[in-house]
Amino acid sequence: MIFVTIEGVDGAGKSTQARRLVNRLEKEGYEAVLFREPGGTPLSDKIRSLLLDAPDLAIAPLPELLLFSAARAQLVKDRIRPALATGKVVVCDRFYDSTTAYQGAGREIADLDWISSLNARAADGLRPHRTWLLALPPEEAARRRARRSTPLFKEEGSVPPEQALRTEPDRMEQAGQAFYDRVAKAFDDLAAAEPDRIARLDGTLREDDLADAIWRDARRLLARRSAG
Ligand code: T5A
Repeated sequence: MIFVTIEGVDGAGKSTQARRLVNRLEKEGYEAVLFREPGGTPLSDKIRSLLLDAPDLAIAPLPELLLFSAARAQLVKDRIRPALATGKVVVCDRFYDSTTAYQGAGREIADLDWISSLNARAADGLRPHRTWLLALPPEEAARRRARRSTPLFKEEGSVPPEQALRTEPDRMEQAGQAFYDRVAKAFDDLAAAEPDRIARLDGTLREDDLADAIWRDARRLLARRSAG
């Protein structure tokens, strides 16, 4: 069926919109499944814990990138490919654009061609049919991160309760404002480079308005797929 992703900096509203899109798809009679990256398989969840929940664990930029990619490769193989093969709509909260933005630009692993090849390999050649980038001014993103207490994410039982209730900044969130500025710019650059795939949306819009915009676009995409 179709594979769509939602991207943006931490706190941009991705989980909120991913959940709303899946609810809407189900209401309209589609079978939809939601994943978040990193996570979604036992291995990917363990990698998520290593990457995010151990602020004192030293992980250099290259192994960080490889770990995110390993988590993704397992998720694509075990969950995303099989879901697509049975006709489901797959919604993913983050995918490989996050690796390009966070590790490529944020961590300054500047070899974008190599990252692009690795992304394609880890994703088993799968390219999202549509990616919605929720763009947010840095100060608003920081405000939302600070306000967040309980992530709203719910996904097929693979989120351990201790993660669902996490309130402290994770390892990535300790990286500082300059890091987030590079990440936000990289997302904008990706959207400019791939306008056929990545739709940049104003993340400061009201939740309902964003959900409507995403749904209108998703509905068009679904109609096009079923027509041809
Ligand atoms: N990462 C991930 C990499 O470095 N490389 C990679 O390859 C990958 C895949 C994942 C971390 O890993 C990094 C990126 C991340 O640092 P995570 O815990 O999954 O960490 O965190 P995030 O994906 O960043 O999710 P967050 O929960 O932080 O942010 P969301 O999902 O963007 O935002 P959401 O929906 O939880 O909303 C945040 C707050 O804003 C409010 C919500 O109610 C909530 O309080 N909100 C709005 N407020 C006003 N207007 C709106 N439109 C709103 N929408 C939501």
